[in-house]
Amino acid sequence: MFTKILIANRGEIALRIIRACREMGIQTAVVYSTADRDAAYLTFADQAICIGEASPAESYLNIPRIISAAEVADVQAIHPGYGFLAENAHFAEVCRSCKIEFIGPPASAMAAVGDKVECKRLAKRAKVPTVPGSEGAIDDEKMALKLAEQIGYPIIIKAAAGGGGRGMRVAHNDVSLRAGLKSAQLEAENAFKNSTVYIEKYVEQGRHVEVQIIADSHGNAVHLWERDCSLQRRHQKLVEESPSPALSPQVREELCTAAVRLIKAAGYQNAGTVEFLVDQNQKYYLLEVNARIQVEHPVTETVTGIDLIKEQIRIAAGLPLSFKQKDIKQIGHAIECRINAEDPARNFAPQPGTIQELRVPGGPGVRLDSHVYAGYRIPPNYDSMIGKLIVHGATRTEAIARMKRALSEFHISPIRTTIPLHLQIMDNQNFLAGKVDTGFIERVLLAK
Ligand code: MV4
Repeated sequence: MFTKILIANRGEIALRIIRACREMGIQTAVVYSTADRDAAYLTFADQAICIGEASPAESYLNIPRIISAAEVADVQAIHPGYGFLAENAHFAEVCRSCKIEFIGPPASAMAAVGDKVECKRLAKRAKVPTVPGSEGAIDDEKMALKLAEQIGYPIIIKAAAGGGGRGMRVAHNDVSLRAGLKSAQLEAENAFKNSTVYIEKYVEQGRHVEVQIIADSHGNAVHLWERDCSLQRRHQKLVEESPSPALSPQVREELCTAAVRLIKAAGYQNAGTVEFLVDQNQKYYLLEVNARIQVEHPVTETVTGIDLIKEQIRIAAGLPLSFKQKDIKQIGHAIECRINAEDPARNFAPQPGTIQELRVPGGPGVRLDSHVYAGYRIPPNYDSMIGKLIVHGATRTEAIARMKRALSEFHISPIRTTIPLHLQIMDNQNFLAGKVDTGFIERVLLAK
């Protein structure tokens, strides 16, 4: 096993990884930018190394500086967390060429699933359902129009290098398809230096259901059931839960085993997520694969009792999975609410500044993953998420009641947060009935 790991991230996920390492008897070095220099979680690590200015390009995205920090700290592995360099295949390759283990998938598997066109090809080979659409990249307008005639509108245009909703356009007719194609290509070129796009039938009012998978270097690959992440705003998830209230036991089993087939076909290792779109008839289609640990991983940890970060570290060290598929049970119901320093009453305006008062929820079935405290200054330079509140209940009904109770105990001042919105969601009749889709927040809750 490793004796020391570098954490190439910040905030709650850096703290989450420090905690896992401490319990495993592994020393930690954490990198930080000048904007994070006063953060208390840095003192929980064995070593903290300043790597540059607040701008991500100068610090958390700066490969040479992170590798230098790893050399100075004399670590055997780097955990990238999520965001920043987590899905950068080049970074994974650089780490390994420097004889530092990257705690994540092989660079080749990451690149294969990272290209959506390539990933869809893999899915077809593995008999994983995909949305009807172009077989690969769209070459020109003529090809797009011809396909649209066959598939029928609405059509969605997606960037091959995209993800998380960037570079997407929905078209309802030939005119908007032509315009959407051009603007999607331009946006993809600017954002990813790759203008390749493809098209699919647009699935209306679908749910976002994703499967947690994990694979070791000995050929073992398993799923840890699903999370329903349909409650989103502008592709930012707000609430995640497991199990999904929308799946029958049979569809759940099918969807989860399909995810395992796909990652086996990709030669994937370590933790990952296979995203699906589920329509109103419980038909499911592959969306994309996220080659990293995700923000919402505690939802899965809560229902399965498995520590995903520890398992990621063991796999990177070459150990086999410590469980078999049949041992992984989905027990009770878990819900996570993302607590963002944003004002829902002012179009989610970011709320940087100092937290003066903080009282956090606790008690049975409550977990809070957060790096903040009274006196903490939220820097304006990064994502606005300041914590994740996760609850576990025997049933979905109990989990919702517990979440309401925990949210009502949560007091943060004077910073405004998404807590009031979460309280509203927990009281919403559609949410209570489990009847939501990816457009629900914007169409129903925020429409006024
Ligand atoms: C779709 C879709 C409908 N039909 N593809 C958004 C992010 C990326 N993972 C793919 N996304 C979508 N792909 C087809 N063929 C609707 C979405 C989508 C969405 C998906 C998941 C979560 C939130 C979403 C919000 C808007 C659109």
